[in-house]
Amino acid sequence: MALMATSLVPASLSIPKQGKSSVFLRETILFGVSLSHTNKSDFNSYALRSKRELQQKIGAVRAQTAATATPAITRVAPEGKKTLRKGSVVVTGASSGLGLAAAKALAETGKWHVIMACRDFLKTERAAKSAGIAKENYTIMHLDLASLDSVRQFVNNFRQSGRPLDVLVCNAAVYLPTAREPTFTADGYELSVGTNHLGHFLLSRLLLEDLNKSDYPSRRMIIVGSITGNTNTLAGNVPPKANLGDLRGLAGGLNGLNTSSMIDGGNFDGAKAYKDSKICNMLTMQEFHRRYHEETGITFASLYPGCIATTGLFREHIPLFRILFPPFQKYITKGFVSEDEAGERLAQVVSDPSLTKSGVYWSWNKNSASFENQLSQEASDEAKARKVWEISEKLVGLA
Ligand code: NDP
Ligand code: PMR
Repeated sequence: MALMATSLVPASLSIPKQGKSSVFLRETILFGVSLSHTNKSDFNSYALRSKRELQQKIGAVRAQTAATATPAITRVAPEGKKTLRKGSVVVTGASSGLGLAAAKALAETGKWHVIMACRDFLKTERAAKSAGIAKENYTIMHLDLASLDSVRQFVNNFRQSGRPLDVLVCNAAVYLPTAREPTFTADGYELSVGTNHLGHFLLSRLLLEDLNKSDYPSRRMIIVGSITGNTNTLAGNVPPKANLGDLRGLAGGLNGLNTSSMIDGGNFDGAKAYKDSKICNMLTMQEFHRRYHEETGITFASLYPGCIATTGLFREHIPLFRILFPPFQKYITKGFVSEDEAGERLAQVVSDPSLTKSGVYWSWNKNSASFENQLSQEASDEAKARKVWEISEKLVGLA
């Protein structure tokens, strides 16, 4: 890989016009750098059925938000005090970065048991140990989001474990910015969209039923989004820009054979495929909210945790990018956030009683206070969300 020039600040801050965008990023990538190429004890109280479940049995439809002020399920401690049982949260991609940091933050509260849903068991075990997560606070379960069979198997295994599902966090992702040719999931879908969107789409659709059965007072489904998929921001205007177009590639099956591997039907671009997948994540969260929030009371939310420039997400990027990206984000854009801080943010969205609003895309300001952010026009397009949902249902075998 030949590196031709480096000029850090001025070039980096000028955003090329859209027409030249893919040339800019495919060939230059960043900074004016030119490239030529189980422990079950904590859920015993699950057996105690809540009023909610009883209502479901008699077919009553709840129309309340998840912001229940008084916890519905309690168990009576020996001294007679009522305590809320530990929450049970599934976090995908908890073997590194944001997912690991959030798992740690949640486990440390003593209020959560984290199911680390990961494709590499040993890596996850080592990561959990070196992060100092206490053994009784986590369980590792195998999940490869790049295989729909594995997603279904995970759901079966999870159900067999007997654990309740109180919160689902769809966090895992791959980013392949330097790939010249598409690679594919076990089911033949382009890898970034196949993993980040379709794998999570099937997982969240299947686990909705389990979330709905939970007697926990605030049940949530969180899908990690990103600023880079939102073209209403400076970061979202760095080429190649996210754009789902008319979804012809998605409808064609993203297989790169008889149809395009890109959602919009265009030529393969790994960085764009990632950003497109993030739009799909944010659209999916809102579609869940529209379809199921009123009926189930489950909170559906998305977030941009900040730029966690040190994570494994950039492992496929060129070495120079990985060196320059953290200081660029720290000192130039000031969008940098540490893995620990980002983990705390995600943990807030999982469990903070003040973040129960559904249909929200959370972000944090400079003082690290959360606020409801605006999604770009495309990432909040209702018609597109419905279409993405319907096409994705077919691709994952639900319709
Ligand atoms: P990491 O690479 O550190 O974490 C990604 C995780 O996803 C890893 O645990 C990885 O597992 C897992 N994963 C990848 N492919 C699969 C698969 N097929 N099946 C199961 N798990 C898989 O990156 P981040 O922590 O940065 O990313 C976490 C989330 O945060 C992503 O959704 C990303 O889009 C989002 N995000 C990140 C930002 C950042 O600046 N870093 C900014 C905005 C959003 P393994 O360890 O086995 O590779
Ligand atoms: Mg970006 C306000 C400025 C800002 C922020 C918050 C981000 C976040 N970025 C900003 C600006 C810029 N970036 C500018 C001006 C440039 C041009 C030099 C730039 C470039 C850039 C590249 C090449 N940025 C990137 C890349 C990546 O490969 C990262 C990416 O898109 O991954 C998908 C990335 C990111 N910038 C961010 C964030 C959060 C990312 C990565 C993460 C993500 O969406 O998951």
